[in-house]
Amino acid sequence: MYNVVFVLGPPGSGKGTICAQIQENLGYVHLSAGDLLRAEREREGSQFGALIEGHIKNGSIVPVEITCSLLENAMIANKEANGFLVDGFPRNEDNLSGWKKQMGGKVNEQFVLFLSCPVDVCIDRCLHRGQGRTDDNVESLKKRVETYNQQTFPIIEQYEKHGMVREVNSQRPISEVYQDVVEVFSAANQ
Ligand code: UP5
Ligand code: MG
Repeated sequence: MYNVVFVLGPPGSGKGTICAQIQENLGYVHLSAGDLLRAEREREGSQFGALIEGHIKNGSIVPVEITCSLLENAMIANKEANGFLVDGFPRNEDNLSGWKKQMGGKVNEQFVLFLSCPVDVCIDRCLHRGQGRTDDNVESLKKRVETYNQQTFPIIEQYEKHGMVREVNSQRPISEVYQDVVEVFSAANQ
């Protein structure tokens, strides 16, 4: 059984930044669904490159079969991990049902770490990130935020109903956010 923590929050809320720190200090392996999709987009011979790029630019969500297989393969490749940080997934109902179908029974879902941050702050961060992402422009960001509000936030609310959400305000210096996140993990792993 793999231990899994889902890390969700708006685009630019700091999911990748915080996950990198947790991975370094707490022995979880960071799996960013977005990073896995970008790697698959670049992989020579991939039949999904154009489809993935279309969704990324549009801020829409790639069919779950693709994302979930990338996640499962990455887990299998890191069998010795204490657990996995699944960053940026599940983002909609299709993701959630596909995940349950493929991974149900294979994983122990510990909790959902929800990094909350006002959208205007998040957009500003993405616009200044400087990594050359094809979706870090005003037009794509508008769509990413819309998708987040319409499809991803309701998924967080569903987990909230099951008492699984741990919310941390990420509109603060990274060290402060991280400190609260460490407390969440300590409480969960007691
Ligand atoms: N930064 C971070 N924390 C800060 C802080 N506390 N104070 C000040 N600055 C802070 O951070 C963003 C920027 O902010 C960085 O410059 C950082 O230094 C700074 P980052 O940690 O990268 O934020 P993150 O939440 O990871 O932002 P990201 O843009 O990666 O989130 P998205 O959810 O938008 O992107 P993701 O890569 O997950 O997905 C991209 C696309 O892939 C989606 O839109 C979708 O089309 C597709 N996708 C799927 O289809 N399915 C999936 O399951 C996943 C993705
Ligand atoms: Mg990210």
